[in-house]
Amino acid sequence: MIPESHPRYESLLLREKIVKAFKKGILADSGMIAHGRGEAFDYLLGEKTSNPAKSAIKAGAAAILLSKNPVFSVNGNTAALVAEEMVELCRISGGKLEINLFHRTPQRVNAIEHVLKHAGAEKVLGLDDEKLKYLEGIESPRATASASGIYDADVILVPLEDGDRAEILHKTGKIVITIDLNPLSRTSQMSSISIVDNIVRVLPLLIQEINQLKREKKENLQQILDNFDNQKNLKESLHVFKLKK
Ligand code: PTJ
Repeated sequence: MIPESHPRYESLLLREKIVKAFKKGILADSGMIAHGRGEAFDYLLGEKTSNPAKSAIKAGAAAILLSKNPVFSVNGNTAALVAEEMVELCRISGGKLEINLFHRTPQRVNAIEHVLKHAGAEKVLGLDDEKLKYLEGIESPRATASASGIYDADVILVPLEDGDRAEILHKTGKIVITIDLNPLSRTSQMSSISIVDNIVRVLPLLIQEINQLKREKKENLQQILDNFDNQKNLKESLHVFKLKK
């Protein structure tokens, strides 16, 4: 039981969620290490959504609204931290949820499917009983792609990746949106829109932004997207990190 008065209360709650998810077989063991790395970056970020992250969220929302087939990729950490929000994101955007794992086992796929269904998902792609395709150029199990999901997507959200896939997806002409607290990661550098912020803060803001932009004309959404420069935004994100006392 974490006392609410603890100065690191919010952060410890997330840690507790992560540990529970590991014990339930949802999270890969290295998912805990990935979370710790994220915590360190978040600490330096002041645990707040920066202005560059807000701009990236807006561009991401515009891309999702303009998309014909938006797909949201779910791994262990995403399922552990924001399952309900991922389901809500699908509901408001007409997008699809697809399980895609680096450390893929049938047990973990089942455990994550269960979490998503419990959170309200009607359909989950990327399961083992589906005849999955494989993306060329990716050696890891992350190459799996559902024919109507990641394989066909024009816009794909890939939170907390380890970089092997974002580059390939981007090269195939898809708009790749990532959420990664590390602006220097290969994923952040290779994606079309990199949101440098904690996934637990991003999802509610992305949902809010989509709801706000829903009634905008296509030309206005396209303008938001065209005006977004990912490399410039990543540089601005780097400036936000507090490296002095
Ligand atoms: O569930 P699986 O099998 O697909 O495995 C997923 C992990 C996360 C283990 C795998 O993708 C991995 O090893 O990722 P990396 O290389 O550790 O990269 C994860 C990135 O996410 C790092 O740059 C972290 O800083 C970042 N990160 C960690 N927690 C968060 C985060 N970014 C946003 N929000 C977080 N809460």
